[in-house]
Amino acid sequence: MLRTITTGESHGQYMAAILEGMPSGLDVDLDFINSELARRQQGYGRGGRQLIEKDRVELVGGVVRQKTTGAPIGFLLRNRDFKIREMPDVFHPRPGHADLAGALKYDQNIRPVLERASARETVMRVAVGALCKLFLCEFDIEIASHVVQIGGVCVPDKEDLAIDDIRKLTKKSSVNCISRKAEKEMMKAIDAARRQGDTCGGKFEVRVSGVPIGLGSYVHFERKLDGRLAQVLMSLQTVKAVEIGRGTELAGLSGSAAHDEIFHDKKRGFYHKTNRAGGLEGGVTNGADLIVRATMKPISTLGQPLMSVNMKTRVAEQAHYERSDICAVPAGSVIGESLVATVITDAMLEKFGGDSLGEIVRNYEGYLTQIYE
Ligand code: EPS
Repeated sequence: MLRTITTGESHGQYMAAILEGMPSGLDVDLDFINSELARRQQGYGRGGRQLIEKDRVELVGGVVRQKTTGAPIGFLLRNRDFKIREMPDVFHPRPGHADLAGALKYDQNIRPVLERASARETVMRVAVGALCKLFLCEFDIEIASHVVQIGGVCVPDKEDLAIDDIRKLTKKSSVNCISRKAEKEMMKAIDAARRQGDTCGGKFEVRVSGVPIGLGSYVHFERKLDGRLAQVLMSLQTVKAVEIGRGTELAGLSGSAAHDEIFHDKKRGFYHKTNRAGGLEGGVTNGADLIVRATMKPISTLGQPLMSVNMKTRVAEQAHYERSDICAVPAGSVIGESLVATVITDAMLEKFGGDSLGEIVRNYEGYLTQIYE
């Protein structure tokens, strides 16, 4: 239903995106979109680039008088750190980056590879995701995220964490964490990595409330919502694992401890008291909050680089180093919210689709009457 194309190099003049498939009649709050871009720039452990940029997008199509028109929506951002023409060619690939395979595959030096593989591209995905969040708000669907691990420091799992709790508890956190104690330890881990010319990864969790029963489908594999969420989260730079609900922990549980029993009352309709499934059963939402986690490996640009091979001379030498982040997990969690927002919006359009917001709201209300009466 929704299609997004992004373009732009990390140190190119512009970053841009086109979003196709958003219906007409949605109020576009540009300040909100830009505030989401600012959230993406934050987080302890970010590199010098975020001191240079003040990410803001302009809308270049598909929005008239602050309302979507149904036409493709264009987003444009100017990079302040625009210097790609002066940047040197690179020939010593970083282990863990797209450098080696990208240079061989596209038959070019590493510079254009690293410029496009860079996580700077996510700025456009957050702009698109912010618009999707505005769409979801019309249906009281809310999204929040928090960091549950950085390096060896973990926050204990809390199944019944509400969106408002996450927002309140992470509000003043430099690492988007709900625990002050863990936050301090996480910052120490980032400081230690920085001192050692190293980097650290971690894990973030995204939760979505207000999701109706029945988004996605079990009838065909491509329509399963868990698969669609996993694909988009895996596409985020550095992500190596995606979990839904209890995720990998389920491997060690018995069937009777792994699933969520079903209850019914007149006010709530069908519901579950536990949420080990993370709101998804059979690839379909079950009305509980969605819980998705993504694991980010440590960034592969290291102050103390690993050994590599010069692609021109074939002689062993240290990998390339260029300014980078020490830890991008707090930013990753903000990006994760946007990615999830895009998938849920797509699933909402698929189920309740229409050309205008008003038409979709009518379809949605008709469905709620069907399942709750
Ligand atoms: C990023 C901008 C980049 C990096 C980071 C993400 O800026 P620069 O390369 O100019 O320092 O900080 O990108 C990477 C981690 C990477 O591997 O390329 C951003 O805006 O998110």
